[in-house]
Amino acid sequence: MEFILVTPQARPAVALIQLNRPKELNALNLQLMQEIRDALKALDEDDAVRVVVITGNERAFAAGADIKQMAGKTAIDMLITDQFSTWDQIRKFRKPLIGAVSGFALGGGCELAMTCDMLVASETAQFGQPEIRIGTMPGAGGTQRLTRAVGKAKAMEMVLTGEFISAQEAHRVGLVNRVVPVGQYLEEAYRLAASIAAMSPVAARLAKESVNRSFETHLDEGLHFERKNFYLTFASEDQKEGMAAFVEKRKPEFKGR
Ligand code: CO8
Repeated sequence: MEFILVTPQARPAVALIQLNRPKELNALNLQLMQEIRDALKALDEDDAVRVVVITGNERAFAAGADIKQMAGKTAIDMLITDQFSTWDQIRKFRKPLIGAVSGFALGGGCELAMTCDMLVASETAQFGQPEIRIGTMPGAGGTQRLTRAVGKAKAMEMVLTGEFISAQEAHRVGLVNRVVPVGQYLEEAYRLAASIAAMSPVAARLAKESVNRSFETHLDEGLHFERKNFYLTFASEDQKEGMAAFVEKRKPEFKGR
């Protein structure tokens, strides 16, 4: 990997992906996105990994798609490159994915953050969809995920003016889960990851799938989908272990089976 660093056991059962193009503020070129996709695929298949944290550095999570790489492209170049198939594969990651965001999360960087299941932000984090300032618009889900996360009025304002919002405002409008001092954002993400890693990985996977389903379907179908996944947890050893441990007043030990 040239543009990311992957640590499969950064903490027990918790992997870390760190974007590593610091001079370019982690601008997302095509190769970097492919590396994230490949890393996630490998971590998805690794039974020792239960949760993944993705981060940048203190100054930037990612300042967007690589403008220098995109600038001269035609619409047909974009169509043929089909970079969003990479994003589609990233979106299919089945384990909990936590973004640890500090500094800039702009354009594609904000969109990458929004593909995470939860976000921990440092006090210096800034979120924005500034594509309008360079004559284009969000293309990796920004108009859709941001609107679902923060509502129409705020999403319109961010997408049409390109203005950034602070970590505190992102928290207030429901884009991020928690905001912590800059020295603590990664540790806080690990803490959140560890608490999820202690749960049944089978249940976590089915629950994530069910929550995500709520964005893609109507209530009746969503409830039906949830119910099927709920029933499916009863096929797992983890459900037997979890309920037995409750009855026996001990801590459960989940095996992911
Ligand atoms: N692409 C390429 N290079 C970048 C990018 C970027 N998005 N952002 C920063 N850089 C580079 C700068 O060119 C500079 O390089 P150099 O030192 O060689 O000149 C270096 O990073 C440091 O940046 P600055 O000197 O500009 O740092 P400042 O602190 O002065 O400013 C900003 C920081 C405000 C973040 C500023 O760099 C900026 O405005 N960056 C661009 C933000 C932006 O417009 N992002 C949206 C890009 S478009 C997009 O994301 C489309 C998404 C849809 C497709 C997704 C596919 C991945």
